[in-house]
Amino acid sequence: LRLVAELRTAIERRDITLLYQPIFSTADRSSVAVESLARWEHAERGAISPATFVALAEESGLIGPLGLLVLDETCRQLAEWDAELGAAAPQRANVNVSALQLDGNLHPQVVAALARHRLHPSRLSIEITESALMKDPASARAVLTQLRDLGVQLAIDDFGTGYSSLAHLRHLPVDCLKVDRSFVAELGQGHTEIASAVIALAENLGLTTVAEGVETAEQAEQLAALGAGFLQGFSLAQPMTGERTAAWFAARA
Ligand code: G
Ligand code: G
Ligand code: MN
Ligand code: NA
Repeated sequence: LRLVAELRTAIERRDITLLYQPIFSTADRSSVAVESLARWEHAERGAISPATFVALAEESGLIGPLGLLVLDETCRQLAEWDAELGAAAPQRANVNVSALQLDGNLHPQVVAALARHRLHPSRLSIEITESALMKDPASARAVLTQLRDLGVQLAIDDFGTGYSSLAHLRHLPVDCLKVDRSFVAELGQGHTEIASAVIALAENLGLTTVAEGVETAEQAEQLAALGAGFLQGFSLAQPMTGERTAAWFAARA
């Protein structure tokens, strides 16, 4: 209960901070996008994982304020990078959205955040986990359709772990499948079947792919050979503060 109160205060004070991890084109290893990742450095407990505090926020009614904070701060940061870096700024940021945020409030919140920071909708991609989509596919589809019509991109996170029906997938207005890192990890043990199948499925549906959790150069090569469009992982770039991300993009321009 105390941790919930502390989380509420942390959200109010903007003590939840964001790190940004670059996403790379497999073809030329350029990066034009980042994923924003929430962090909470607790005064006594140290770093609390987003897996923990997002779940806590979901249980305690704080997911609304937390989601708003992440959305607004990511947009604010994109606008700041634009001012600082011009054409070298990241073109897009991917924002993670919880299952509980997939309701009628999400579209107006995204519209408002983009307007507040004078950003075009194409600057945002919303990541939703496969399991979140499958909780209530019909209502998820309604929300996704609103966002897609706005011009925001949509990615299914942790794809392959959430038992989604392929029939539903065909009717969801998404742009990208993120190949779960568990399938990237097993490439090293000779298991290319799942990663290969997910990439082929995406290609057949006209979707792009981001392979997550790329930790070795060998995995990057295997994923390139399998046709993954984009790569993300510690071996390519770590999640960084907004300031370091600016320096990182400036140095590569
Ligand atoms: O950054 P890390 O690997 O510790 O993230 C753990 C999990 O928390 C991942 O599944 C990631 O998608 C999720 N996560 C990180 N930031 C956010 C966020 O801002 N909102 C939501 N809903 N999930 C997030
Ligand atoms: O579920 P989601 O894809 O949103 O999770 C993103 C999380 O993955 C981030 O918290 C990030 O810290 C973590 N991550 C990023 N790159 C790697 C990697 O190469 N290996 C592992 N194990 N985790 C990674
Ligand atoms: Mn994600
Ligand atoms: Na993932």
